[in-house]
Amino acid sequence: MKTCQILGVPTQSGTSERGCIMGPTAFRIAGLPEILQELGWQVEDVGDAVPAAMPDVSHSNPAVRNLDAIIAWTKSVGERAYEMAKACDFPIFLGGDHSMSAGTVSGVARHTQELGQPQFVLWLDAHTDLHTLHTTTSGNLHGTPVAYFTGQSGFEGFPPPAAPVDPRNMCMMGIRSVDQAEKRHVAEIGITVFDMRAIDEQGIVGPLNSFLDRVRAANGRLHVSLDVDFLNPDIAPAVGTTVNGGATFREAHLIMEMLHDSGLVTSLDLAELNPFLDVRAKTALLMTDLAASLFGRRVLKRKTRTY
Ligand code: HAR
Ligand code: MN
Ligand code: MN
Ligand code: MN
Repeated sequence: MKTCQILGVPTQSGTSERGCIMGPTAFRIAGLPEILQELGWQVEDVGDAVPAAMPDVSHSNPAVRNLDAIIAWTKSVGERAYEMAKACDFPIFLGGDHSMSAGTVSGVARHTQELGQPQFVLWLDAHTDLHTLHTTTSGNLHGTPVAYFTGQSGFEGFPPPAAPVDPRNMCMMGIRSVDQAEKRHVAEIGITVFDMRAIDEQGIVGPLNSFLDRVRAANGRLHVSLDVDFLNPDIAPAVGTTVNGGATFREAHLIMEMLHDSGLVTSLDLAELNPFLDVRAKTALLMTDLAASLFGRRVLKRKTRTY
């Protein structure tokens, strides 16, 4: 039986809105571990990560918030993620704000490097999260994990990622809110971006398959990072940074179903769930159902892929 470990990462220091600390609990109450068991996985909930000791740090950019806490979380989550990737077939990380992914992605990528395979990342988000400590103007460090784990400079005080992800092995979908500094950066470093206009024009299937074909051809391992704000706010209100014009219910499920069928996904973040902002748990339940689709839940049995 395929094994999966689940780690809660209750970060909220990366945002200015409180509540993401309750994210892991909401996913557990929504029944995520039991659902994955029913889908045939051997599931072990390994509890919640705790931050390492907080370093005494400051930064030249006065906007930066909670730098000490984010460094402490990145250290401990990076270690936990690396150990989980070694210990099981599929680590799942329940956030927590998206600063969690500085640790989760750098940790799993370290294991992937040891296996001699390339690490790929699919980033499902309204935002590119590509700021550095120097370019952020909000100071909210959930806007920075992609720059960190792809090894960009500008992360003084952080442990350097052991195996930086090649930006050319990254694909972003759902993007619709990008700051000026991020726009320059994303073009420079070669991330493939399917923004919402590209999805409007081309749909999900073509763009996603073109990326999955690349992962397969390179014998890569694929980490998926799903931010709640990838989804349209009417179906997923429980996030501090809603942006109109997001993915629909079916677009999101189709991505998850195609990812399952590809057999390429080896780790997952469920990020930015803020249960304090939810409406009768609908966002927690939708994110849980999306994870179920990624782990093989189907409307009907299918023998072959039909796209
Ligand atoms: N780019 C904006 C900033 O840096 C918003 C970042 C919001 N990030 C998240 N995660 N919610 O994607 O402040
Ligand atoms: Mn492994
Ligand atoms: Mn994000
Ligand atoms: Mn976002």
